[in-house]
Amino acid sequence: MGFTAGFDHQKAARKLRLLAMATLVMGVLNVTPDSFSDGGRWTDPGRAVDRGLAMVAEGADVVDVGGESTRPGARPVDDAEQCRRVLPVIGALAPHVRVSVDTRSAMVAEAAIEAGATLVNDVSASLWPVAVAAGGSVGWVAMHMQGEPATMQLDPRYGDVVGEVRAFLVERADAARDAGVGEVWIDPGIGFGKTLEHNLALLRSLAVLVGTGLPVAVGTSRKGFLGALGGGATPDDRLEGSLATAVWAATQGVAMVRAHDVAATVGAMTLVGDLTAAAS
Ligand code: PMM
Repeated sequence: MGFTAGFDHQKAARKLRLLAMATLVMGVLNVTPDSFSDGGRWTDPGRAVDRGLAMVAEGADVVDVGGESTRPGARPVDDAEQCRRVLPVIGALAPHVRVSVDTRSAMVAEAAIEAGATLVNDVSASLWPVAVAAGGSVGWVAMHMQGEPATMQLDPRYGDVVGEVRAFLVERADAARDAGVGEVWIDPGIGFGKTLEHNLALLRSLAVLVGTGLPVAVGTSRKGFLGALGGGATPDDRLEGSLATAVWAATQGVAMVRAHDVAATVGAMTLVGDLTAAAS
């Protein structure tokens, strides 16, 4: 009898299938005083690290640490302040989980990588040279945004929102890949210079983005459009809508969802993975 006696091959194969299908969960950790949903909760570095570790225990695959709110109307935060907020938290979490840094600043992204981040979550979709400079060990998320956070929700307009967002993301992803970035994600940027109708059109057409062959990330968690759909007046009241849209995204082939409520989202993603595996 070999050393694999008692090893359940069927169970292992099922687990592998599930792993291959499960949608990753990126937990949101905003070390900011003013983010729309968790602003002010994690400004103390010790509490932020505890929250990050709790997300790891809840099953987060990535913890996304940000030091600048990009909510509608938000003002830019300078590099030194962003670094003061995020670097100690990234340094403490990086030995335990994959950490991404949510920033539009090349300098902050570089410092975050130095501190242990291995993914740059870039709502400006312009920081791929930072990932190139890091020499292949760092991935990059390109998110679509029309305009700037301070003014993006004033009057967003598109001729064909799905086609324009897709073309923009593919162009940026191609540029990054040509420059040598091995891991490139695309994200339609729900709520970033988009009306309710734009957000819904993009969510309905996630398969168009998935069809590019690039891994797609999406963030709907607690966002204002869920409130507009009757899903809760305050961000904390939007769990059902957040989960429903995350599950929808997973069934459309999205590879990673960005979420504040990690335990509930991981539970929902596991269920979707199970259902998908059972159906195949
Ligand atoms: N949304 C916010 C911030 N960063 N990054 C990505 N890739 N996708 C998103 O949808 C996204 C993001 C919104 O702000 P929050 O951190 O307060 O949720």
